[in-house]
Amino acid sequence: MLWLLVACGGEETKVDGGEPFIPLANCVGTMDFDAGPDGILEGTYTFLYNGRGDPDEVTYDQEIDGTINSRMSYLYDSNDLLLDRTWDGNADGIVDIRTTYFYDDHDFLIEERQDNGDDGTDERSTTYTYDGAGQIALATIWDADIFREDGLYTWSDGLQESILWRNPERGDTLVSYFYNVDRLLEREDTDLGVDEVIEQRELITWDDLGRELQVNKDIGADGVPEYRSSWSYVCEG
Ligand SMILES: [Ca+2]
Ligand SMILES: [Ca+2]
Ligand SMILES: [Ca+2]
Ligand SMILES: [Ca+2]
Repeated sequence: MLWLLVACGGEETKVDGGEPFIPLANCVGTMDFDAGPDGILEGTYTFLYNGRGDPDEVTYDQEIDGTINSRMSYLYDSNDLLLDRTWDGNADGIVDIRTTYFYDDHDFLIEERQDNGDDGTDERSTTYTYDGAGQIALATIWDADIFREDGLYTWSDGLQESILWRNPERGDTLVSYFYNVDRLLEREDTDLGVDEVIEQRELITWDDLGRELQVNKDIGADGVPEYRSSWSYVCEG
């Protein structure tokens, strides 16, 4: 699901003259999505980032005709913690999926609950536990329709190295993360079955300001991408 690729906001990565530089602060990001890729776009996503570099809203225009097909909206508390994310799948003003986020006393995310239909009954939840360094050690997903799944996280030098997803019905999946010299994610490999045969590879490039430029998703990891997302940005100030 494409939303999962782009849900994360900016982080403070550079200090310039004492002021923290936030790559996506007050930016509008446009992401062109091309399946094939054949140069014919399958849609455009528009991201509105707030002053903290986090998304306030993401809209999707499938036909690129200026009419919004779906909308994701984000709500934060006064400490900039994400409280609530809503997805309106056909842009009719009615929420179709609501995801609510819960934190402990130290502002660590401990649970997210997904309510399909926004009817007060959750269909999916993910709980997180942390190691002594404050890094996620375990994610447990419970899904009403499909499965219960555990994700075992490993870290290296403060960067997420891998997640081993253990699913009693579908088997294990290992997702491995690789970073460039700026500690930005440049490759993500998904190995279904953990047999060292990679079923999906994502390659990510970044601009000089630490903003995503392009994501190529390669099904089969054969060097030929099937999906390409290309970014451009317009920022205030
Ligand atoms: Ca295409
Ligand atoms: Ca529901
Ligand atoms: Ca495999
Ligand atoms: Ca391929």
